[in-house]
Amino acid sequence: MQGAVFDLDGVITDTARYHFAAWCQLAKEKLGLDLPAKFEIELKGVSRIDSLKKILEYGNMLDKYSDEQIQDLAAEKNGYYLKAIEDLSEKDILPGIPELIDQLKEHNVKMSLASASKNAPAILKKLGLFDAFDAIADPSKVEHGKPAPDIFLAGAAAVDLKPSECVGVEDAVAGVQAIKDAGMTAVAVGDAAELGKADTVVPTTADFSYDLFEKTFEKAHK
Ligand code: B16
Ligand code: MG
Repeated sequence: MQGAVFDLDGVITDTARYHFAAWCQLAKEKLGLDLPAKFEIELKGVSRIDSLKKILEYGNMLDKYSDEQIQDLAAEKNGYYLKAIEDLSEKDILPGIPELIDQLKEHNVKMSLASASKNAPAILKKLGLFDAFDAIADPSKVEHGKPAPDIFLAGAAAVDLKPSECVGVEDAVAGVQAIKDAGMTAVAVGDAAELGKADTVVPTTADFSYDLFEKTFEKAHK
C-alpha cells in the first residue's frame, strides 16, 4: 500500500448529523416536508445538489423547482450547515484518526482526501488536519459524484499513484461502491451488513490502524 484515500464525513469527523439536521431544517421550513430519520443514510456521501434532488423526489416535488431555485435552496442548506459547524475543532476528530495518520506517515503512505464536500478544505482547517494530507481532490472538478469512482480516481492521481496502489476509506454505501469501481482496496467503518462490498469493515474508526490497512491491501492483492 502506497496511498490511503480518505472520505471525510463519517471517517475523519462526524459531520453527517449536521448535514442531515440542515436538510431537515430546509425540508421543514422551505418545502413543508418532514424527513424520516432513515433518510440520513441515503444522503451520506451524496453531493449537495443530488441530496436536494433526492429530497424533492421524496416529496414528489422535483418538477416544481427550476434549476435556479434548486441552486438557491442548496445554498440555503449550506448556510444552516456552516452555522452548525462553526465551532468544529480538533476535539471533533473521530477516535483513532490521529494515531492512524501518524502510523501512515511513519510508513511513508501518501494521504489524500476524496470527499464529496465542497467544504472539505475548510473543515480540515478547523480540525487542524489540513497539513496532514498530501492532497485534496476537488469534488467540483469531477464529472460524476459517488457512487461513481471519479473522486477516488482523482484522490489517487493527486498523489501520483495508481488506484491499485491505494486503500480507500469510507463510511457510506455509495462511497464503498466508488472505491471498488475505482479499482482500490476498500476499508469501511460502520455496519458490516450494509457495507458488505468493502474488503474489510470495522465497527468504529478506533479500529483503524496501519496494520489493518496493510493486511487488507495484501489480502486483496494475493
Ligand atoms: P457539501 P463525504 C459528503 O461528504 C456528505 O456525506 C454528504 O452528506 C454531503 O451532502 C456531501 O459531502 C456534500 O457536502 O454540501 O459540504 O459540499 O462523506 O463525501 O466526505
Ligand atoms: Mg462519508
